[in-house]
Amino acid sequence: MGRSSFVVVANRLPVDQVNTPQGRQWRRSPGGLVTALQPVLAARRGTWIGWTGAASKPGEPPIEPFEIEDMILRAVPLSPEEIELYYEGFCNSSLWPLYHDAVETPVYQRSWWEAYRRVNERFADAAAEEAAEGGVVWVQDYQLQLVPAMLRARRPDLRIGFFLHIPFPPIELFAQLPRRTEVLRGLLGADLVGFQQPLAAQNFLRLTRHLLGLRPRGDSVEVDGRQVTASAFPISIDVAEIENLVATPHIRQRAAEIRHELGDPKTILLGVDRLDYTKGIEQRLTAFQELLADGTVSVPDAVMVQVATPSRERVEHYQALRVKVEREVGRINGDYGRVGVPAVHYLHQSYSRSELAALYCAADVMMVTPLRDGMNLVAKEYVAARADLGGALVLSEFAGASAELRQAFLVNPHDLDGLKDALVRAINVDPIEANRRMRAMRRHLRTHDVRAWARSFLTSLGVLDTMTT
Ligand code: GDG
Repeated sequence: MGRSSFVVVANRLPVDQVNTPQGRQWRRSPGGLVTALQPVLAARRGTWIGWTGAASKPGEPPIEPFEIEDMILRAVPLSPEEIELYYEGFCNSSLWPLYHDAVETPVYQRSWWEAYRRVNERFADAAAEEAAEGGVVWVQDYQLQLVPAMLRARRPDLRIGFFLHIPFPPIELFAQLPRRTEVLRGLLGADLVGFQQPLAAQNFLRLTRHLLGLRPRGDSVEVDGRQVTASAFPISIDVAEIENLVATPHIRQRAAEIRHELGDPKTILLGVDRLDYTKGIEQRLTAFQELLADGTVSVPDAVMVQVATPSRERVEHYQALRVKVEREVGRINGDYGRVGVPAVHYLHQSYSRSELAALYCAADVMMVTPLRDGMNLVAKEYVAARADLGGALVLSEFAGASAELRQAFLVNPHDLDGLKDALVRAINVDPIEANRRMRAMRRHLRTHDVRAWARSFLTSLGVLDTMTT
């Protein structure tokens, strides 16, 4: 029997590999999830099981479990073929688009499913080995939906939670998924299935009736004599970390420098996203282009900055998106830029947390326009960064965050005129009105940070009283 009374299972370990002259070392990666779970893991010598992000090589010795910030990390190896079939294939070419309203057409290939099942088995085996008798295992996200049932079959003594970070689709869409009942049964292995939104939990419960003939009642459903509960736990961010960061003179100075480097425009419009087709980057570029074309805004008074962090670069949909976005940026700059003053500053790069914080502080209008998004942490980070109560958030109704950040300028990103109108209102908002909106959103975030999220999930799982957070 394993050693840990609390085990987290996620596709990725919360570390990045850094190569130093002393050899390979691990550094904790930034991220809300690890911030929330580190204290829970550290208090109980908990284990985090996940993939390192690098392909394993044939004949390579396995990576021994190692410790970082009082968490034990256990690596699950993935071969180059598994990365292609499981991660790039089933996870990011089938499930990701399907769960995001099929905004790109999902692709299904039978060989991908086999790899998905095999990799999920490997994660379940690792969790079964690591978890102590009667322990708690918390499985994360769409890559590992089969793990709860696989783990329950191996270890019926465990308390198992699952949290889905992305949306969960309605019946009509989920019904497309080949192997849909296996996926549903996989999730039903958990005692508690958590979602970002109440609607997602309802979709899930309805599906258990529709596909499996079960009888959900309220927020739970009985399966094999066990109760499985499904409800919403909207995730959040480490508000204190961002507030501390923006309180440093260095960040404030860097924000002023950024404005200067951009030519001291009146209005800086900012987007920060992984370069992903769910994020609505194209829609916001089109809206900005039309505002320039009809003379509502002009360069150099207004400039747009788009950070598009490289993501899933070997997946076809992502390669096509990059081409489209870069063509559009080039077109806008060609038509409206001036020597030394492009209309759109496009940055296909990854930045440090502090540079992102400085960008948030510099941005007059933050554009978060996904076509569908489980939550969207960037919107919350922007609000947390604006301790000065300045700035305006334009936020898509299709981001989970819109259920909480009601004082944002809410938009339907498919409605181009509506989007343009929201941008104009945000650009011209009266500062007192902007402050009022920002203050209300900040008040909400203060009491709904990522630690509160973890506490709320673990309380519902019925295990928090036995844990320290
Ligand atoms: C999934 C769901 C849900 C971005 N660029 C850089 C960078 N980032 C950071 C942001 C933010 C995070 O990445 C992105 O989080 P999002 O929530 O916006 O989006 P996904 O990656 O799609 O996340 C989403 C989330 O899971 C959590 O449940 O909200 O709906 O899709 O924290 O700041 N960080 C750094 N450099 C960058 O260039 N350091």
